Amino acid sequence: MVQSSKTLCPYCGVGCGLEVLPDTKPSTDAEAWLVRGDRAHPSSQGMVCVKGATIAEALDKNRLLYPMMRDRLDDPFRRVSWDEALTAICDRLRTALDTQGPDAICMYGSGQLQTEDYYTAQKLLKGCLGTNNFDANSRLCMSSAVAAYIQSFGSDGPPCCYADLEETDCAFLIGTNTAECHPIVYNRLRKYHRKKKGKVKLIVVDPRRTQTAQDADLHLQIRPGTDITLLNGIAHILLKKRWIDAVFIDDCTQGFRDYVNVIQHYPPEHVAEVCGISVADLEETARCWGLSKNVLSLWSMGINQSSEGTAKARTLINLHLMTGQIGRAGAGPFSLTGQPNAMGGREAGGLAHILPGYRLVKNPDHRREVEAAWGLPAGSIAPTPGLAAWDMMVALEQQQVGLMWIAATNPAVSVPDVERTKAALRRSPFTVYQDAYYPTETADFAHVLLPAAQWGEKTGVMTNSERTVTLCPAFRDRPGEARADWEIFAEVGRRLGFEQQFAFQTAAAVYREFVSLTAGRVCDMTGLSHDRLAAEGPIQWPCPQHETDTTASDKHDKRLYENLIFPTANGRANFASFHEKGLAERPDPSYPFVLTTGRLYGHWHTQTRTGRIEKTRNLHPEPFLEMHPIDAQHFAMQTGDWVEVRSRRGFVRLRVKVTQYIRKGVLFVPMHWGFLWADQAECNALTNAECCPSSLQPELKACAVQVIPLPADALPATTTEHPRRTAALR
Ligand SMILES: Nc1nc2c(c(=O)[nH]1)N[C@H]1C(S)=C(S)[C@@H](COP(=O)(O)OP(=O)(O)OC[C@H]3O[C@@H](n4cnc5c(=O)[nH]c(N)nc54)[C@H](O)[C@@H]3O)O[C@H]1N2
Ligand SMILES: Nc1nc2c(c(=O)[nH]1)N[C@H]1C(S)=C(S)[C@@H](COP(=O)(O)OP(=O)(O)OC[C@H]3O[C@@H](n4cnc5c(=O)[nH]c(N)nc54)[C@H](O)[C@@H]3O)O[C@H]1N2
Ligand code: SF4
Ligand SMILES: [Mo]
Repeated sequence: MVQSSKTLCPYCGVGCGLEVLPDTKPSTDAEAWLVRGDRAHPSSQGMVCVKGATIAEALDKNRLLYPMMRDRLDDPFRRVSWDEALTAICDRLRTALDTQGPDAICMYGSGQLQTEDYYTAQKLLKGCLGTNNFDANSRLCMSSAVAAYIQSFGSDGPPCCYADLEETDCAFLIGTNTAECHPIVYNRLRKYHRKKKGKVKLIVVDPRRTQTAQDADLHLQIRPGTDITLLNGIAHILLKKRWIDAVFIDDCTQGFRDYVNVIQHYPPEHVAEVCGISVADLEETARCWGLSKNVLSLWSMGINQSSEGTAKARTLINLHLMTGQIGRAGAGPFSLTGQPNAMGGREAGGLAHILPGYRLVKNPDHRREVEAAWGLPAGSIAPTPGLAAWDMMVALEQQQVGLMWIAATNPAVSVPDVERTKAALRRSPFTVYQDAYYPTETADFAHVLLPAAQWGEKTGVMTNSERTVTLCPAFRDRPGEARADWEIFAEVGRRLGFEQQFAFQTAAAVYREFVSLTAGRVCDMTGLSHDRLAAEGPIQWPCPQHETDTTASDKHDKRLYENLIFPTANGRANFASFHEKGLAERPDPSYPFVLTTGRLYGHWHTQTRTGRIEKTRNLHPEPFLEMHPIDAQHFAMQTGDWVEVRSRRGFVRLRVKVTQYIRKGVLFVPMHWGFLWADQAECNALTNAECCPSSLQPELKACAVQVIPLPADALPATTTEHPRRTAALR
C-alpha cells in the first residue's frame, strides 16, 4: 500500500497543506513524488499554486551531497568528511572567541529553516557563544511588520486568520501583489469577493497595476513611497466625517491626540496631489473604511521594504485603531508573511534583537528566563541586540568578522547593493555556507559548504501567516551525506563543550524544549508537540497546555485581542504619529526614474528550485524591465529592445517590456535572476541598502535610476548558453 505524507508547502507563507506520495509510474528511473493539495488542511482547504504543485521536481536536481572545503576563494573545493569540516569550523569559532570575542561570529539564517533549526541556532549563538549576531533574511522581509506589531500592540503576532478573508466587508490590500505572491490567500479572497457581487469591496494600493490590482473595485496607483501620506489622508477624512470609533479610542488606545495633530495636515487635495491619485478615489477609499462593518487590511513588501517601513505599518494599524476595526471576525491588520516559516523564526527568537517566545534581547527579565531555561549562568546572553543583516555586511567589509555562517539563504543575490555585498563577502576570512543545492551564487563566497537536508528529508514544524503550525515529516531519504540544519548546529554545540545543552536526540525533543519557552507568552504553544500535530493535524496558536483536549473547531480560526486588551503595560494599543519622509533616494535629473523590484508568480526568490523545474522556468524564462509607454516613447523604445539601467551603485542590462500597468516614471525589475541564471540582470546591483531606523529593514522597493538604450552591438548574452547555468539545469 502506497503511503502518503501530509506536510506543508515549503515556499510561501500562505502555508498550504500538501499531500505527497510516491509516484509508482515515474517517467524516468529517478525516484519521483506526486504532490497534491491536502483537503484537510484548514489554511488551504486542498488548494495549491504552481510552485507547490511542482516542488517535488527539484528535490534531486543539483543537490549539495557532501561537505566541501577550500582555503581560499579562488581554490577549487575539495570533498571532506563531516568530521574534517566540523573540526575546522570549531577551531575557527574558538579562535574567533579567543582573539576577537563573541561578536566576531555571525550567523545569517532564513525563514526557510524549520522552527527546530532556528531554535537550536539561537541556543548556540545567543546562549552558548554569547553573541546576538544571529539575523535572518526576514530582516529583508518582515522586520518592519514585527517592529510595528511590537510598538503598536506590545507584542509581535499577526492578529487575524484566513477565515477573516471570507468575513470582511472591505479588503484593503496595500503593498502586496497577493495574486502572484500569496496565491491561495488570494483565491479565497477573490472567490468570496465574486460571490458577494459588489457587497464586498476590494481596494488595492500599488504603484503597479498588478494582477491583484486588476481584480480590485478600486486601484490606487500611488507614487512609490507615498503610503504614509495616503493613510494619513484617509484618517483625515475619517475624522472629519466622524467615521471613527470614539469608545474604542477612549477605552483601548493611547496617543490619539498627537495623531490628530498630524493628520490635520493631510487634507484630500494635498494627499491626492502627493500620491498622484484623484480626490474622488481617496474619498471613496475613506468611505469604505468608515462605513464598512468589517475592514481587513493585508500588507507585505510594498510597506515593509522601506526606509520608513515601521512607520508605514504603524500608520496602517492607526486606521484600525481609529475605527475599532480589530479583534473580531473580518477585521484587523494582517501582514502576509513571505516565507514558509518566518513566523516560526520570530517565535524562536530568530532575529538579532529577539529571543525565543517573543522575548526581547534588551529586556533583562527575558534574558534571565531564557538563560535559566538553557541551564546557562546569568549574564550568558549579551544585553544588546546583535548585528542586523545589512550591518553584518558592513562588519565583513570592515573586517570585524572572524567567522560568517550562512544557512538557507542566498545573499549573493538577495541582499541590496549586491556588488558591495559580494565585495564584503570576499573579505570574510572564513565563511560556512549551509545549503541544499549546488551551485548557488553564494557558494562562490564560501570556504566550507555543508550539505543540508531539506523539506521532506527532515522532520520539523513550520508556522504560516495565520499562526497555524504544521508538522512537516521526513518522507524520503537524505541525499548523499546531507544533515538537518538543527543537527549540524547541535553537533557544533556539543563539540564546543555544551553536551548538556545539545543532548537532543530528535527534532521532537528540540520542539518540546522550545514550546516550554512560550508558556504564558502571546505565542503560547505549550499545548503543541510533534506527536499531537502528527495525530491531529495542523493547529493554530495560541495553544496553551490546558487546550490539549479541545475540539476541532477550537483549533482554527483564532484571533488575537478579541478581548480588546493588548499586551502593553496598560493594556492599551498605541497610536503612532508619523509624517511621511519619502523615499531614501529620490529621483533627480541624473537618475530620473524610481525603480521598484518584486516577484513573479512562478519563481521563488533566487531560483535555486524553481529555476530547475521546467514548468516554472518556462513561465518566466527571462528577466525584463517594465516601463510605461510614455517613458518608452521618450527613448523611442519598444518591447524587446535592450536597455542598461544604472543606479549610483551598479547597472543591469535587460529587455524592455512596455506596459500600461506601471506608473509613468516608475520601472520594475523582478528579483529572481542572480548571476547564475542571467548575465548582468541582478536587480540588487541597483538597490539601496538604506534601512528603516526602527526595523533595520532595507529599502528594497525603491531606488533612483537612469535608463540608457543599448545599441545592437552591445547586447548581453542572457539567452545564450552559459556553462554554469547549463550545469545547474542538469
Ligand atoms: N511567486 C512568489 N511568491 C512569493 C515569493 C516568491 O519569491 N515568489 N516570495 C515570498 C516572500 S519571502 C515574500 S516577502 C512575499 C512578498 O510578497 P509581495 O510583497 O506581495 O511581493 P513583491 O512583489 O515583493 O511586492 C509587492 C508589491 O509592492 C509594490 N510596491 C512597490 N513600492 C511600493 C510602495 O511604495 N507602496 C506600495 N503600496 N506598494 C509598493 C510592488 O509594485 C509590488 O507589486 O512573497 C512570498 N511569495
Ligand atoms: N531586490 C529585492 N531583493 C529582495 C527582495 C525584493 O523584494 N527585492 N525580497 C527580500 C526578501 S522578502 C526575501 S525573503 C529574500 C529571499 O532571498 P533568499 O533567502 O536569498 O532566497 P532563496 O532563493 O529563497 O534562498 C534560500 C536558500 O535556502 C536553500 N534551502 C532550502 N531549504 C533549505 C533547508 O532546509 N536548509 C538549508 N540549509 N538550505 C535550504 C535554498 O537552496 C536556497 O539557496 O530576498 C530579499 N531580497
Ligand atoms: S500559495 Fe504558497 S504555500 Fe500555497 S502552494 Fe503556492 S507557494 Fe505553496
Ligand atoms: Mo520575504
